Amino acid sequence: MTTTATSARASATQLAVLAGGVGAARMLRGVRRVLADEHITAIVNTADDTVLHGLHISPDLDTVTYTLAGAIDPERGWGLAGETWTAMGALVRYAAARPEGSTAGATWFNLGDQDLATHMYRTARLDEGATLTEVTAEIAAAWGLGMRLLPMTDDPVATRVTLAAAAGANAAGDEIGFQEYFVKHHHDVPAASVRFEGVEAAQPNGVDLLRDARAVLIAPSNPIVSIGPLRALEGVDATLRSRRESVVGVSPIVAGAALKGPADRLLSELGMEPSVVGVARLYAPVCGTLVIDHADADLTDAVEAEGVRCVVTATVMSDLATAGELARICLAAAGWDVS
Ligand code: FO1
Repeated sequence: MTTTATSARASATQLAVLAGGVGAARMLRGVRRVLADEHITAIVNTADDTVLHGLHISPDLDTVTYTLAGAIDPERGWGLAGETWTAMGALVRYAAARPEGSTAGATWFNLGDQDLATHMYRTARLDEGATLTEVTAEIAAAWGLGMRLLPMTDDPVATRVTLAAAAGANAAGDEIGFQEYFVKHHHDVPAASVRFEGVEAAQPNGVDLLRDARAVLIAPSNPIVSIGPLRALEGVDATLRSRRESVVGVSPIVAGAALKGPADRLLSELGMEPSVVGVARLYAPVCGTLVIDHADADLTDAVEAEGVRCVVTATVMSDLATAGELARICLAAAGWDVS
């Protein structure tokens, strides 16, 4: 038997989930209720990654890891529950002494004391020459996860946002990093465009799995800045297109609004419709089915007019049982009956 045949056979029991942060993490908790961890691989966006204080921070990977470990702060949806902020507090002392033009000691991005340990470990291992895939597996193991978490690439890819209006020290037309847009400006400044720096040269992870897995789910993550970078990696969209009947997306937009983050505003600022129909239009090339919430049931025909099957169910994962049922419905829509 060839290696490819072996990997295709192993992958036939595999589910691949394209994942951003909070929405994907909640969905993965549901998926885990219907499939064993060893059958699940989450391929996670890393274009939100940033370097601050010399530390490599991977917000989406950490949100998924902490959520699956049951350690996430449930109110914020990022960082650890019961966190302390001593190091951040101590940094404030240096703000007045910081010379003009220096970004040292930034306090606009909140790093809890325990969370810092994750970034310190990741950075030290990357400095030793480990890949982000290897370090992610080590961090996942340290948190006791059985599920495989795969960064979308081991190469640097960075979401860059061009502002349509002035905000703080930035002028309209300035291009800034994603975390500056999201956290420093609280994602309430209009965006003129978004690009993924480095994506053309980056080597994607998990394309074989996307080809051979029994089903692929697109988690309810931001279609532009979370799923967008994954789809922009070489070969990902083409692979999904080639098997779109067993690719199922979940809309992160419910009743015209994002449950968390700026997905609705970004869609309209970038000329797309901030609704399940807009999501269907974006995902139709790669998805056979789009799952939408009951709140949008009246848009079923409009979704199907975009060329995707539409499944209506509860998609707001306020508890584990709802997340599990959503996962079961998504798998069934992909032809994988787990009931
Ligand atoms: N989000 C915030 O809104 N404010 C923060 O200060 C912040 C810090 C932070 C630290 C570590 C981490 O892993 C995530 C953090 N996030 C913070 C969340 C994160 O930046 C965004 O939710 C994602 O990048 C969007 O998916």
